[in-house]
Amino acid sequence: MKMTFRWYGENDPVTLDKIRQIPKMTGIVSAVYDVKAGEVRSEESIDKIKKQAYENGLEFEVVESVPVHEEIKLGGEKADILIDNYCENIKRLSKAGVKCICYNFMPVFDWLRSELEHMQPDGANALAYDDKTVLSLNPLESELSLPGWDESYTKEELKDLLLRYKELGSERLWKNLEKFLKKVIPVAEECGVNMAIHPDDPPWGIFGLPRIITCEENLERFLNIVDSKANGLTFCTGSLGASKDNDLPRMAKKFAKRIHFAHLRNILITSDRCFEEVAHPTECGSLDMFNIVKSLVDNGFDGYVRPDHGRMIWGEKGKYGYGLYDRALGATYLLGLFEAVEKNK
Ligand code: DNO
Repeated sequence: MKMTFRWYGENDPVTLDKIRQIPKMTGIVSAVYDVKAGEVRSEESIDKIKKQAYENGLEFEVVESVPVHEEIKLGGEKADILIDNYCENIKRLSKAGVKCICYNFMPVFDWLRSELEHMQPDGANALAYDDKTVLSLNPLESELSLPGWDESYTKEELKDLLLRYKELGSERLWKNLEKFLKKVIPVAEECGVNMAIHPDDPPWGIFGLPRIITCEENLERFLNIVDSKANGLTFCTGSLGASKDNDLPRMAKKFAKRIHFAHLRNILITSDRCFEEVAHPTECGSLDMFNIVKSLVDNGFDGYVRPDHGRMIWGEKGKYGYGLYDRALGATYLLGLFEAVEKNK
């Protein structure tokens, strides 16, 4: 297991010299941020991240993300060219030493929350999700903005995309995912890169858009499309865990060898389809972090781990979910869990 930390590049208020001081931190999880989805990243821009990381005693082996262009997910006319570009990105990243690429297949929006600064009893603030609020939002009018969202669309483009996805439905989204995997996974295999799909967050449809990477059955279906180690998962506990139907220790056990990247964070489910993000330890939320880690370790998980969204504490201001302090506390807590589980094996 290697503990890593997400870094949003030079504009990230959390700097590399701070990240390197978190005990046992091996590397950063980052990406080239100034290119659009679908474009090929220049070798210089990839090498620059690697250099910055190495100068700070950190590795750069995990990319999050190489976003999948909407036309690939929609099976549009340009899908073939865009998939070729995607393969080229894999080749270039592997040349720079990247071993794992995290991506998702969520239509239009990445992760979604309805509240960005939910006050908690101890004065921390955190991200929260309430389905009723989300159902009342019009995505064309909403002011919400989260790291990870592509905000380059005009209102008209967004309207058009939402309509096309509604017509597409989930079975055709699966078909388009299959086409993508059948071209991309052989390239990843050849390059020694593990692809790790991120589950849909939250794991149910929003704004009438289909979402398919949501539960045990669908993860299994996904893995069987191309039965190769290179076709793997990002096991994001906060995403999958928002649905009470997902038994995370059981899923960790079943999929451990195909999990290349684990986002380990806790959430507190307050009612059906309603949750808030909390500190990482088991006692702070609804997820059994100890048993999740134990299941991973006992069943042969040997991938990258990162703490995930943190609360804003100690007066910190920054990217929602991606401040320094609470994620650093999360990292050390997770390292403690891993050490305990591994020594007791
Ligand atoms: C949220 C992140 C996601 C993730 C992408 C991967 O905090 O985990 O935005 O990076 O879904 O493509």
